[in-house]
Amino acid sequence: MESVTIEIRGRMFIPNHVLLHHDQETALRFRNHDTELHTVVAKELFFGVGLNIGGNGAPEFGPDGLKRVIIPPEGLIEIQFTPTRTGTFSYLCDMPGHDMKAVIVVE
Ligand SMILES: [Cu+2]
Repeated sequence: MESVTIEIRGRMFIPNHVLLHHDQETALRFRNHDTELHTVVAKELFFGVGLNIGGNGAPEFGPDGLKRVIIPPEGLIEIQFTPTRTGTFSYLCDMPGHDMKAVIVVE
């Protein structure tokens, strides 16, 4: 399994650009080093994809699948999935006032 960790620090996703691989089982981790909540909203990347979510985050699901995952301060989430589509998928944190955006590329 390929594993990729994105650090959240100072209201930034670091690195803000990561590469995943099509049809490769993946563990995508987000570690929040801040003292405030952040979220990961990546509807396009996860649309129609089976997910296994671990860690101490709070996933929220809607009719189209995963809406977002809330990551507590100092928290960690791990999302296991297999990317089924290639492309460039932007994601963000939707907490009010947080201008946090980044990109996951699947090739
Ligand atoms: Cu945030």
